Amino acid sequence: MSAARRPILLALLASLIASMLGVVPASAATTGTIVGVGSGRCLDVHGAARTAGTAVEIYDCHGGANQSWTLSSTGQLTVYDAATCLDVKGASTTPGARLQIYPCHGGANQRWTLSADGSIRSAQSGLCLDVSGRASANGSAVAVWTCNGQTNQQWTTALRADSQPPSVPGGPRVSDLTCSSVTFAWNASSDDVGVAFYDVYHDGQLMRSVGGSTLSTSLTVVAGVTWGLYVNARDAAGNVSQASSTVSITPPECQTDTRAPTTPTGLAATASGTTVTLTWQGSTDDVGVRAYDVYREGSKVGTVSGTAAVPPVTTFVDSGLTASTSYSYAVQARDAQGNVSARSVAATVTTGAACGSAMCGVTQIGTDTDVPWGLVTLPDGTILYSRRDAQDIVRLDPTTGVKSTVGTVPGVAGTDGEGGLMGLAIAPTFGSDHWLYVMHTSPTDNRIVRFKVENNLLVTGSEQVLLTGILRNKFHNGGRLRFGPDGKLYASTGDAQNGDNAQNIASLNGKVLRLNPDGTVPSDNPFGNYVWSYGHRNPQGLAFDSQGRLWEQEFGNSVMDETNLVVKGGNYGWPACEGTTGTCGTAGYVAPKRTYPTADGSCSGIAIVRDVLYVACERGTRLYREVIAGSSLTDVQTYFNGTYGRLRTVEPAPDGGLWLTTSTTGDKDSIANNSNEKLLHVTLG
Ligand SMILES: [Ca+2]
Ligand SMILES: [Ca+2]
Ligand SMILES: [Ca+2]
Ligand SMILES: [Ca+2]
Repeated sequence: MSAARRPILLALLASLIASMLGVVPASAATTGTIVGVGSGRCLDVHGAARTAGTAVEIYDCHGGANQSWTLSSTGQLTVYDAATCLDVKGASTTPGARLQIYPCHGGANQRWTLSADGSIRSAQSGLCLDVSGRASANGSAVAVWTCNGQTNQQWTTALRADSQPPSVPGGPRVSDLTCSSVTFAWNASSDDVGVAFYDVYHDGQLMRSVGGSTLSTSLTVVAGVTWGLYVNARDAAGNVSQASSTVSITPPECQTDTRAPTTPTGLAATASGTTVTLTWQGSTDDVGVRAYDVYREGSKVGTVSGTAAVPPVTTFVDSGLTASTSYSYAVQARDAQGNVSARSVAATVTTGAACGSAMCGVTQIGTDTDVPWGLVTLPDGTILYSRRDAQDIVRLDPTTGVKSTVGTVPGVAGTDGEGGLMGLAIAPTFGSDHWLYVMHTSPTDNRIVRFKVENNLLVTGSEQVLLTGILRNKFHNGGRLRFGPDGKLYASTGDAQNGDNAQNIASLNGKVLRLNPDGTVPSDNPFGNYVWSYGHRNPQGLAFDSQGRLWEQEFGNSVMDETNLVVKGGNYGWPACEGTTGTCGTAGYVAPKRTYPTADGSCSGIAIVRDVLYVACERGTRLYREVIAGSSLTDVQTYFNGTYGRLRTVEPAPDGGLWLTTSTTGDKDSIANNSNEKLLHVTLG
């Protein structure tokens, strides 16, 4: 070996070893071709022209400058120079809108997300870059179209090599808090390629996305309403960081109100069986009545709330009372700043001899200092429930109220939000197999595991990890498990605060998943992986009706929540579509069966008993009863509005009634035992 060649070989060897060890940073290429999987041809500017408005098409790859694209840190795809952008013509959000080149202006119709499933999505519409008509010839037009996973929407490019999320944004802080606005700021995150966006949330609701060089933003807030603000960083490839810590704000009132509302008058109570309906005359206030609190025998049993724009209604239904019993009610009005009226003159009523209505009685079977989340009934009639932040499982005998600890689930981590120990399920074979299925957050992901429960104790050494790699984040972790009549295990997963996950069939997030009990993929799943349905934001409730159909409950962002009837392979529209808003009319999105304003909903658990759906709501602090008729939900009734506070979980009880749990406090943190919750039994009529 000559002396001259030796250093070169050593350098090559060192380089090879370094790359094998991963020492060389795997930074993504930022310039390259974009090749259609279906056509094998390159994304190309027609005729190599540079005029604004020139069409973009596919053409044989030839290495020309009109096929060399650069992904910027803000998600722009530029060609020729940094000032010429791939652009949706007319900023259209209609499927079929054509692509062109146009001077870069920072608009959302010039920003793109390159997902791991091969799609390239418009940041404006969520529609996918698509070779029109699945054509493959030279000069075939390129447009945006509803994402469908076909090969004319899959693109091979080195530009999407970035798979590493940015670091957590630090130092979240607020300034200039007024009754209607606040300035929220944070420290920059780092990323291997570059931070493209910061997504600002309150309590799981996306408020605003700003560019990667922006480190503060002014937000519109609501006087007197407490929000937890935080921020996630996102790179151009769609990788989302874990969330910053939370900054809590309670904006002051815009004008001071010290005058109480007038006392409600004309309170009348009528009984039908064990249900009492109250009506009264509304109060007046110098600023506005915001709520009425309802008292039974001197204890508050419910609240009807309004908003600044809509006064509260002046009726309340109190159900599940004792038969042939006299009750005394009073009502009190409140304004937005806590000034309360005197209580009304009492109204007294005697209930009928028998129930005769849907809700016949509520008894408290237990209390807990943590948030009960998953709940299953064992063959012996006792209950197991998970405590989300305490990370353990409790057995409760509902007839005696006696509780015992079944065990702490190993490997659970909180998210300073809604992650932790979540869903539980058992198969009908539990009596012989003793498997308890558990969904929980770990330090790195959300996962589904199972343990043996022997002699009412969790056998931690029996743990089998069934599915890992479901992305976690502060909110949007999904978390329900439910066995179907087909013997398969269904799980609801959140989008991990990244809506792109929901439309990515290769991602486990924003989905209803379907597993064999041993964790393998059922052979009849629609996409050859765990995905059963997609396009979900933060689905939690899962329940099967008597026809074996799967119903699902899902948290929307800030406008509407949804109840869906889940079909195999269905696309439920998120993030382009929330409830019936956005581009929900786009062909291919399955519409919800019912929507709820988030203030009246934000519902988590669902249960079906005798083909009636029961929906337990957090923010709405109520239980909905909805009759399944065909594939519709009819005769919707509201129960317990404000009576027990935020409701998390509803499950069928063995006597034909329901188990119902609250989630009133400490449910947006990961701090154990800072809650004050009830476990209830509801007798149905
Ligand atoms: Ca990255
Ligand atoms: Ca007032
Ligand atoms: Ca939907
Ligand atoms: Ca807590």
